Amino acid sequence: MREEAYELITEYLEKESVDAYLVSRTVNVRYVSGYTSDDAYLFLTRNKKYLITDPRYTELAAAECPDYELIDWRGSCGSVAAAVAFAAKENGCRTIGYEEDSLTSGMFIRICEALLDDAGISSYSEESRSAVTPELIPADGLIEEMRKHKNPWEIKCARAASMITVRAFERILHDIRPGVTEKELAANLSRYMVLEGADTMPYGNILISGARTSLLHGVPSDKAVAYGDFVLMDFGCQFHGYMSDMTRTVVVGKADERQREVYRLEQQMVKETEEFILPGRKVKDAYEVSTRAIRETEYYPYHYAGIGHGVGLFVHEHPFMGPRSEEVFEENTIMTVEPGIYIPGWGGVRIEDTVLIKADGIENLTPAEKELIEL
Ligand SMILES: [Mn+2]
Repeated sequence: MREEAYELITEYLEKESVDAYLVSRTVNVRYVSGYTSDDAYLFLTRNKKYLITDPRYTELAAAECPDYELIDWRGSCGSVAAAVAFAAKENGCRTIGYEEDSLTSGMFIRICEALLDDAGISSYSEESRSAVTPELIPADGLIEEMRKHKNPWEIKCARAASMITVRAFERILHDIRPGVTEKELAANLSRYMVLEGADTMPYGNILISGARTSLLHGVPSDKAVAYGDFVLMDFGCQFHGYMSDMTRTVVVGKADERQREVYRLEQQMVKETEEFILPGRKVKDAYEVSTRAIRETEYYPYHYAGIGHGVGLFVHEHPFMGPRSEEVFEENTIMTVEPGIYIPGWGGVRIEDTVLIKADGIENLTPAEKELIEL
């Protein structure tokens, strides 16, 4: 995968006559180089690969990326920007592709200044920018395009991450009872995932209860769970960096009529969407299918149009599933399916699976119970 990713970048360099590509997005650095930590950049030319980081990470980077030339910017150049300028100069680069949606404007300006410095110009301005050698060329999305399709190893990791999530769900069910707070449950859930084998990188899990469950991305609070509450858990972990993402909504005690009705409609929305997914079908049509169950009901105004997303090294990645998508489903992509019903002041229900798209439909990577659970 890493070899292929580098090859595809060099193909881009050839095709667009660009001399180097600067990778700044953390997950892309990982995808291309295998480096598993933070605060690193890759500078790639057709025949050289640099990894720029600082002494907190140089030992790890040297072990994980033996085929990269390491630049400890703190020890040598004084800044990341100067390290980029150094690598550019060493390779006589006149054009550098970069990820414009990830590189901060501050870093962009500092890199321009460092390049100007090398060209003997003292400060950055729009006029001086044209004199910059080399020129920075926006080229976002190259690596995202590759990341969309998962190879067998990536699928294995995603499957493992998902199964860890499922096991943690089965454990947390024993802890849910009146009086326990959302924060306590959220902490336990994270702990169970790590104990079940997840990487320990933090991940913002959602665990909310009662009327708060209408908050699509609510943050766990000190609220104690009460009898009759929905408890909505949207959570996931990483395994070798690959993420899982799953949501289940349960009821504490006996569900009332309305809770049953909304839950049943939600179940149907998820089922119909999952049954629709096939390579070649339009993603936006899946959105239409997802709303079928509620179209003629009072709940239609309470659905949310974003009903899924790609998941891999990052939790929300291409393709996104919703009415404005121009994409079609593709084999070997991993996506979430998560239509939901959210009624302000009352509560919400979301069921979310992570699914692998195969030639003949989906494989559900998160096969946890989807019937209404009353605890
Ligand atoms: Mn999700």
